[in-house]
Amino acid sequence: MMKLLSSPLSPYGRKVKMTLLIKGLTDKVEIVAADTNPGDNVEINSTNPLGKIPALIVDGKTAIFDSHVICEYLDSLAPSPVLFPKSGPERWKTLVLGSLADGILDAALLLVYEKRFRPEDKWHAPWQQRQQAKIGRALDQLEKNPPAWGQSPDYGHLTLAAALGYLDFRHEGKWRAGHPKLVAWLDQFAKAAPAFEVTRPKA
Ligand SMILES: N[C@@H](CCC(=O)N[C@@H](CS)C(=O)NCC(=O)O)C(=O)O
Repeated sequence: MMKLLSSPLSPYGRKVKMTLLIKGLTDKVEIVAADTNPGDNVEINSTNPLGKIPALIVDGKTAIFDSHVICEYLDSLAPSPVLFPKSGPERWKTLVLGSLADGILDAALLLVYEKRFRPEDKWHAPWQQRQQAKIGRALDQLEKNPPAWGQSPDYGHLTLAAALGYLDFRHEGKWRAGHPKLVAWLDQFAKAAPAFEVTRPKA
């Protein structure tokens, strides 16, 4: 049995949980709730020296991280649906969409961490605006041409869904104003991938 260290609220963990559901692998993985907030969680830090979740322990000792690598590993364990095209332009398209969506997540998480880990008098507005601008530019680019899928969504699409879900969860869904095509896109994704609703974080 593999072991996934994650948190019910982690958007990166949500990517992995969606992958498990979509690939029909849930019975192969035990999900263990892990809290990164204290910073000295021995189980997390000895699994991933970066102290980050999600981390997947595959054989009692070998750790796989980060969320991209875990999802690609899981994709290799079951034949369909294919979440990572094996080669060619389709592969790079999927990976770049995944990177863009991960970048939205990284900026959104840094905004949360600014307030969680720094005292209020150390919050730095220009730095916060810089992160917000990354999110804004990425969303505006995606709004122009929301990424279509063929038979079913792939890793890029599920990562974007996790990012938009996180903006809903932690940033009051402000992204929705001004991005009607992306809002419709997320609704379509939720229909195509029931795993999205199943993994929705509950505060
Ligand atoms: N690039 C990583 C990011 C993972 C990440 O930042 N996870 C957060 C929780 S949502 C975390 O572990 N934060 C603790 C820390 O940065 O110290 C991934 O895709 O897995």
